[in-house]
Amino acid sequence: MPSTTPRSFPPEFLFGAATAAYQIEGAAHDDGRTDSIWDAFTRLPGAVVNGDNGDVACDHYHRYRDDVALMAQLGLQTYRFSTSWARVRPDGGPVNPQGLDFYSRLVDELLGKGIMPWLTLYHWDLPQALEENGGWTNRDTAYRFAEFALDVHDALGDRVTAWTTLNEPWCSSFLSYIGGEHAPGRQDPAAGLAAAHHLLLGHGLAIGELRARDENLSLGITLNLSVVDPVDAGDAADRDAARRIDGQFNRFFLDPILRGAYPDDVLEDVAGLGFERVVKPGDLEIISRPIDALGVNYYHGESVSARPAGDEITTAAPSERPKRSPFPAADGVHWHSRGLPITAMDWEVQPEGLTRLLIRVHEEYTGPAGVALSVTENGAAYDDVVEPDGSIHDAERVAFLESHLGAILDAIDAGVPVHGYFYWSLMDNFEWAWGYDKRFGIVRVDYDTQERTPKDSAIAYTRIITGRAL
Ligand code: IFM
Repeated sequence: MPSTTPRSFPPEFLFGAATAAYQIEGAAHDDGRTDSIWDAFTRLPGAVVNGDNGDVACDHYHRYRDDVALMAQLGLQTYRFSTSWARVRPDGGPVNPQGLDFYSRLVDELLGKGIMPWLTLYHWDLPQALEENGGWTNRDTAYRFAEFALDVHDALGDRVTAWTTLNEPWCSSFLSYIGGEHAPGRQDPAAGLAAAHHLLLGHGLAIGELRARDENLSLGITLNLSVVDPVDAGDAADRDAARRIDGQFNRFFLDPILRGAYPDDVLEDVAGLGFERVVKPGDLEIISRPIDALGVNYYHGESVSARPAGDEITTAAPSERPKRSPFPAADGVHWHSRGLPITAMDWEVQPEGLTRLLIRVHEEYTGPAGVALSVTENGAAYDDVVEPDGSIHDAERVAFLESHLGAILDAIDAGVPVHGYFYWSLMDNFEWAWGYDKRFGIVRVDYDTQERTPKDSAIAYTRIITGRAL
């Protein structure tokens, strides 16, 4: 019989929720903001479901006070948001005080309600003007990013202590410059590798600048990591498929940041694409500057094989490219279903993968480096039904939330110091290539009226936060 004894979270464990600028702010051209790559990408025919875009999104730019009040009502201790580079430095040019002022008012509102701001500098919305200059394939963009980080610090450094440089650089490089499924929609393996390196270089440069400014900040990065299993662990080809996918999702990012080198086997996988010419002497020393915090975003694991499967899992994005990963070394890798329940994204629900991932990251990377580990995103899209009385009984999302928080407690029991959890997302929002079709929020957004309605999952989360137990 399952235990009925509540499982408590450690006293210092932080409960939060996450969003990102382009996905919720709207006000795409208010107060001096100019196009980001997502504004330009969403204008391309067929790039995004229904031709949706972030022009209005959740109109958070105008409704942030009410949204923060809602966060307080839900009991959130911390809120993870990102800053729009195109708002702070329109066209990548001079600083726009009005853009910075929005984040300053948001931070004041959060602090006024006792909610800790957790700031991410870059969540995929590069100014389009910089893309036209090569975007992340241009090494100079890394230096521009460090300048942008200092601008934001100038405005918020007196009140924000938790600073994350990048969100999920796998997406803003491989998915965006190789897969073409995200902005800027390029499809060039060499460009994707260069973008990944320059994102990491920008991370390291920003860490150095911010650290020099204030040694009391908590500085880190958020990576989308996965747990990768061969379908047949006895089959060498399946094991190699798992190695390659683990290499590109996990080790390509973890190793340079926390060990100061790209993994040799991944470098061999991408030999011939000119990557060695992109990495300049001294870059890895910059990229591996000490960080204080690592954010792990976890949604599902990967079950891979060298053999095709009848129940093959292909891409989760509405693209015609039937691939789960655009990475060059993923060619010939097949994703098999484990027969687990799936979300509206066709992602398998695999909470035990989160436990294994946290244990591995702690043992191999963050533990030895003394880096604090948090789950900075985890969540699920479902096709919510609004009842006649307006309520949303999203039982699957409640189960998802509880099982993944349970997986974190399992990791804590196994000796992993996990510092916090941010549900993705606070509210339904613009889900990139899927537009508004996929709803991840614990709060429903009616896009016609902008009305916010907490779903049953929000009520469940509040109960967990209040009791600090599952
Ligand atoms: O919506 C995204 C978020 O922007 C980054 N991580 C994954 C989420 C769900 O796809």
